[in-house]
Amino acid sequence: MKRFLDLGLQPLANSYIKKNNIKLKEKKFRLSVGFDKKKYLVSILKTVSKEMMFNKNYPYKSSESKTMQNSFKNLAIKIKKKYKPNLIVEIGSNDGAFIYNFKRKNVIGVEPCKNLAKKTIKKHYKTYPEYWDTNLSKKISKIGKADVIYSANTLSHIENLDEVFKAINILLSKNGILIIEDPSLLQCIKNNAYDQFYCEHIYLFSSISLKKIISKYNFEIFDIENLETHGGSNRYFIKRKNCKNLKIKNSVKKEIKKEIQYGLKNFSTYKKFSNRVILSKKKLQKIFNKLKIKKKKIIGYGATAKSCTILNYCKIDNKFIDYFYDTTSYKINKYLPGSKILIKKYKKLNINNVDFVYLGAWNFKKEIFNKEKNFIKKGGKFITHIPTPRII
Ligand code: DWN
Repeated sequence: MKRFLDLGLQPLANSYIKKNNIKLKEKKFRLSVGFDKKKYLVSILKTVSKEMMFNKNYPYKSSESKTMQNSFKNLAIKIKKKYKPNLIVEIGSNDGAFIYNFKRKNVIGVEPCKNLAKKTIKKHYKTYPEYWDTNLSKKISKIGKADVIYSANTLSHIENLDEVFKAINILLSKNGILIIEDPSLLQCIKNNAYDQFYCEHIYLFSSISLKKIISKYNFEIFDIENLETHGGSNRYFIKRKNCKNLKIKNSVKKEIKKEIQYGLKNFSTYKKFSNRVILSKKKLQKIFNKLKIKKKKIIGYGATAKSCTILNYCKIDNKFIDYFYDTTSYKINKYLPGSKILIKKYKKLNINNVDFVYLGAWNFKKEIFNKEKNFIKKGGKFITHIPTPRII
């Protein structure tokens, strides 16, 4: 694993601080990112234990965005129509945004964050509040094999990929389909979205890396969909190599070709990306400094885990951003890790109170711009770092 990017000392991205604890020293770890030439795999170099990140205080809820709800709903319709599964298992079912699209008898959730698992259990959706591993998959197998296993924005968060795919191998039926969805490395590099790197995102998959990883377990990708969610994700449809009734689609070849042509097999591509990240930091700092000199009022929108990387790496704190708006009840009245910026309950943006809005949730730009039409019409401006720092 060869390092190409150093994002400095970072706190845990989702560890929002309570007012009473604001003076306490935060745990920090060095966030650096490397490339494994053999597996073509990009990952962070120092990991944090899963228990520290995914526990009963996990704040993120997929249902907070209409975009994600719609994306899950559309996929569920497709799965029901195409694969007619008797049993679907979701690894990382979060607050149920995906599993609620199925009948209770057809779906099982796996969610180690107990506060989230509680929500789906309360609605009588069978949910295992446990980490995904072979023990759990053997336990679920006793109920029945899964015709579809789905996992969105979760497998990239689990360090031991060998255990992940061994467990999937146990539970997936003979002709079963595995669907994995995660941010695309290609889109991340193209968009200079270096905030996709933080403690929870242990890996950023490409199709060339995933192909290698799953081959060991006799799996192969047979279709890839490019999604707009989370700033550009890939949805990989995977089958057992010996399952002959599903043909490998052209989309797989096309994606692999795109990635190779862009240079995702070469270390030099990542080194260039790293140089762009340094420039991006300088540009963003310049924008904030200029606006502060002019005494502009800046707030943030969407206190994302991604923001943690940007704010701490670029040293943008509560001297620059007055507060963040967020819709997630758990985050309200807490402070962003490291930068210690207060998070307030979301209110529609008002041009009389705010001059500039830093887009923490840039991946929901469309949804947010649609919500804040009036603010924009009246001359309200946003600051973004994607793909390059600018005011829009
Ligand atoms: O992989 C992960 C992704 C899926 O979710 C996790 N490791 C952690 C989390 O990352 P994130 O916090 O960067 O995700 P989002 O989905 O970009 O977070 C959006 C945040 O913005 C949420 O806190 C909700 C908030 N929000 C808002 O306040 N108003 C979102 C929208 C769309 C809005 O209109």
